[in-house]
Amino acid sequence: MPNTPDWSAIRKDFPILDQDVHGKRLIYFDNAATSQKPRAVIDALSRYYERDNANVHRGIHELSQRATEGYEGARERTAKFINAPKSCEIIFTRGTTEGINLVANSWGGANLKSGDVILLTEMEHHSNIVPWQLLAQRTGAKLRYVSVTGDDGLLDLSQLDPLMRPDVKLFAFNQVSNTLGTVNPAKELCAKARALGITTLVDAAQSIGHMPVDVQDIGCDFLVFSGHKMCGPTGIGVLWGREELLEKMPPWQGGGDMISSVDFFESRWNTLPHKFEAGTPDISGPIALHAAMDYLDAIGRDKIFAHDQELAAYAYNRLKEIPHLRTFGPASGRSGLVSFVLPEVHAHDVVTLADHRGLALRGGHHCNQPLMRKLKVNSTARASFYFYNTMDEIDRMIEILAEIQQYFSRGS
Ligand code: 7TS
Repeated sequence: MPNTPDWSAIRKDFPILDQDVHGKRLIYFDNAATSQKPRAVIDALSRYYERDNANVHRGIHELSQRATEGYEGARERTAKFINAPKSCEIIFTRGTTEGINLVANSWGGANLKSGDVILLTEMEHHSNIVPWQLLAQRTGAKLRYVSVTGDDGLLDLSQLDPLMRPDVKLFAFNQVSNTLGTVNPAKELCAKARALGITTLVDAAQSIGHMPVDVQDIGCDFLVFSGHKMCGPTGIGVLWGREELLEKMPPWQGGGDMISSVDFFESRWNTLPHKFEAGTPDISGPIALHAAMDYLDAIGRDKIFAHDQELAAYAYNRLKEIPHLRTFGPASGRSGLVSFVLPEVHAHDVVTLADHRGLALRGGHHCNQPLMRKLKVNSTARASFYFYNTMDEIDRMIEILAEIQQYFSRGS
């Protein structure tokens, strides 16, 4: 590939990776849970607290102006990052989960009534299921699901037309599954929904730091993501919504900053985006997220995606060398993660023994309990990659898994 990034030089930007765990070189394969942070992001956080810290939108003094410029500058940067038409459509949240809860409470409360249907998929994270269940309980709306085909982890698109009946008001789905590694055809799904007047929400938690994400190209109505999975800090996330929808939505939380005037018995709301940002926000979070966006774009998100896919395809093929190991998700075109089950070994045992060898995997239901039931497993082990991971680390994982399998087969 022309202009291939120097991945081993890039890896050196992540100080945390240069350490031993349990006396072994750390291999960090838990990036779907949270990514590591490059020096540029860590520096942006400490620079803010060392030089500029003050509250935003309320001070005339120099530090408050700097903090406000940093905070609002991050909003403009975020709009560019996802190609949002306007920066007032960017609402800062605590993360993906809070973004979905905001839409469920505000848009959902105002637009759904008894008998309406919220369409989800069987591969959603709990954070894209439970807020809709709560909304359904409050409004009498119902949930409906697009099936997953099986271990190959694709959405059964043949069901879409029959499922998108006129009672469907919202279709919410992830762009990339955190357990299966499936990349869903977000643009195609949104086009179908849009043609039927169905509002769409895209959960971009697993895609945002791994591929170019363009809300206008996808054609969704809402898109949510978390900063911490894309080299940013924890505690900051983004909800993007179309201006005309956000304008009509009532506030979700009340407090300072979200009002234009307050009287003892009634108040008027501030303009977008402030209507949805009650109270003192996380200020350092957006500023560090800005640094993360600059960092990712300097590498190139298309290059990150290609590299992720290479790592995942290599890992998937090497995992297949282990006898009887069961993998989940598509054989090709997957994003940078692989879930698997070693026969007769509980995922938590795999993860614990891997940890003793310096390898950080994740084991469990990955906040996908309904999907686990569908796949008839309690849990899986998951290796999730990012651009700083290497093929050598994957080779070492395969050696470790072979050792673990041998350890358990000796005992039986
Ligand atoms: N949606 C998807 C697809 C996710 O993978 C996650 C987190 C969330 C939503 C929630 O994000 P949050 O930042 O608000 O918590 N996924 C995972 C995971 O796979 N392991 O740990 C967290």
